[in-house]
Amino acid sequence: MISEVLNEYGLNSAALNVTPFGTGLINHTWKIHLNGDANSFILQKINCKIFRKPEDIAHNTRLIGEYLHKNFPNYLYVRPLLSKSGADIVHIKDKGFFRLVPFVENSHTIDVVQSPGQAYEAARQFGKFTKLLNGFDVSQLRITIPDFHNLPLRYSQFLDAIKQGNPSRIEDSKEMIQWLVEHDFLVKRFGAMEQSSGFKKRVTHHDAKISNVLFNENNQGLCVIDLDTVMPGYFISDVGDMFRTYLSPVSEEESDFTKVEVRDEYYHAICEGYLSEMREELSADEKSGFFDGGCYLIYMQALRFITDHLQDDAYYGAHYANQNFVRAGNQMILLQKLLSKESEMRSSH
Ligand code: GN1
Ligand code: MG
Repeated sequence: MISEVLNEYGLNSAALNVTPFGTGLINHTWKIHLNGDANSFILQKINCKIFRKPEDIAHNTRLIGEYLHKNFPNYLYVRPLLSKSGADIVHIKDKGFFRLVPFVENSHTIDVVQSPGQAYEAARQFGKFTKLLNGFDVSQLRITIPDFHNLPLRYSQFLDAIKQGNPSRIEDSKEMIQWLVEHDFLVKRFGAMEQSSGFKKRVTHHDAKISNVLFNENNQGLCVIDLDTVMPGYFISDVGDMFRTYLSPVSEEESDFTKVEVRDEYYHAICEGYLSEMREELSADEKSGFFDGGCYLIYMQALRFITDHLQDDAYYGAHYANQNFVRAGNQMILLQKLLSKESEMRSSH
């Protein structure tokens, strides 16, 4: 399969080294090294069950690439390579859609944030990406996943799942379901934000995990990568997802919830890193929305995981029986810990 794809790019696949790469839940990723060639590549198979129109991803990355190249030629934008026929993604019959990007030499990604400095750098890169694209007309972007960060919709999908999902799983999840229902004020608050004129739709990455930032050898952020979910959105999507994934020393996979924590210094590093690029761009309403953004994104992820658990893991899949239940519980604890620091965090910026 891989050699068929490489052939579309005119690459000789006779002597290649292929290694699985990264930890994403949705797409498959490999690092490709051609023997005798100094360059490496990242190959991704796009999950078409989730990205229904892969050509929309190609459309977005091409437009953004052209805009950045024209206006900010020094920005490192990792643009997908063009195939022999000039396409940004290739379709192999019965196999799916693929894209190839150059591997940026002397760069690396990080799977787990290990210092506030890394959190600052990553937040700065997500802020910079949105800032550089401030003059880009967001309405030109195609919606690669409709309603992706639409909290009211995620909540109504959760309400459907607690009625129509797997009955024994619903029964076993009663306490968590109740807690999530009791916190539906977050949905209302999110709705109010959407109605307010103080929040602007910007070019937003929508998957601000640390592994989507390239770092150089001195651990400085270079740029953001993995642009499948770049769409018009609110800045809190990225800031909130950073809180969700950097605040705790353990990830959403951790089943020992006593290890889930909110580390203040990471919270501040995210705010400062993001604001170092976006301070002049954000409205006063947006600036006061950081804490809420963290709550929305963690809550939404808990809803998405428990919804998937109740629907027999149809979206995320599971490597063991209760994996999405554990993930949801982990996110619920993280949200509880963040909410317990509300006044302290709100007054800090
Ligand atoms: C998915 O595939 P990955 O890990 O980059 C998901 C994100 C979730 C994340 C949770 C397209 O991202 O929204 O936050 O899992 N992406 C999609 O780990 O659903
Ligand atoms: Mg991703």
